[in-house]
Amino acid sequence: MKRILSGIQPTADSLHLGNYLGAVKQWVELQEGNDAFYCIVDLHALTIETDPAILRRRTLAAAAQLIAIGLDPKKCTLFVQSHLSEHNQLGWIFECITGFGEASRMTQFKDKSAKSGSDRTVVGLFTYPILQAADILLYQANSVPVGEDQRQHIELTRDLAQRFNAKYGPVFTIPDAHIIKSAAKINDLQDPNSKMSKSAASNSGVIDILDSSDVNAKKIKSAVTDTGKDVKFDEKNKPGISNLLTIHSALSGKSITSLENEFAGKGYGDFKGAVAEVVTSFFAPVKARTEELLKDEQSLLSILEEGSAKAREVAAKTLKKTYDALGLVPGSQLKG
Ligand code: AQP
Repeated sequence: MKRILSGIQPTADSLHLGNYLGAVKQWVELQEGNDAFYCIVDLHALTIETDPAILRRRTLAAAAQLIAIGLDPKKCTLFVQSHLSEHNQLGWIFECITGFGEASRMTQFKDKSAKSGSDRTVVGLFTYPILQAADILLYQANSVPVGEDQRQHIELTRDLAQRFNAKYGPVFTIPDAHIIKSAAKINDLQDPNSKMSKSAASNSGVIDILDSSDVNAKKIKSAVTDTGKDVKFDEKNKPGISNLLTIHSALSGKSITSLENEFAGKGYGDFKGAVAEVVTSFFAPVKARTEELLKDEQSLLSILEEGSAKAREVAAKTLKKTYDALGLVPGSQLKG
């Protein structure tokens, strides 16, 4: 069986449509017939300033949303990153084999630090792709389902694994990025040349899974489009319409060409109404189920506890192999 690993940050009250189509939709599919590990990466969320009560709430809400969307804790291992100290332990090892220049080339760091300025950018944001490499390599993952924005980080992960293996022996599986081209990048509805993002300056172009159907329908109907009237996929000249076509197609399963035919001769209004219908009818039951799951916090916590125990079985083995390969003298904790 192929080992799958992916993670999501609890940095917002709700996951958004880009998280779902770029990553989580694949997570649900890949839990069938694979050994899938999915992680709520709360330590990564600390790279932005967070209120403790809010982080706790968002971590549980992320777990509830993932289950509501279709993750089945009996079919996959769903766990919380901070429950396993192995992530930080392996992260340090990789920090010691990552070049400073190499880490400085990560475009996500450059973008995010440019937005907040160097005095307000924490070192954790700089080293986060290295901790992410540890998250993946601890589980000897073959495949990492992510959106296009994560491609460079997966490349770094592969480089670090290859470098370690070449120097100290074959400890790590080299993972592949699993990126579904058609929905790899969902864009902001108000700024269709930028990705839909939790940290967008304004929420008006972001479809949150836990928003009401009315709010989401309104956002879709106000999405920025061009002045023409043809529903045609053309990312360069019609980024707004192309983004909406991608969203409709990924949720309805209809091909882009069949949607272009279906809406030929109709205006943007009809098309946006149809996109709103597809999105809201998909997310309304997810919202209701999430709210239901959040009422029983104890059950959610025990699902996460069980997941963390399963994850630890794999993570502890990899860490021991790593320490042995490096010549670190084993203490009692790692003798097994
Ligand atoms: N717009 C997107 N289109 C496709 N995939 C996306 N992902 C995120 N945005 C899009 C994918 O979702 C997964 C989880 O993302 P994350 O929460 O761990 O981090 P992120 O990529 O940083 O997400 P955001 O919304 O953009 O958060 P902020 O604003 O905090 O940076 C990943 O697989 C990602 O590719």
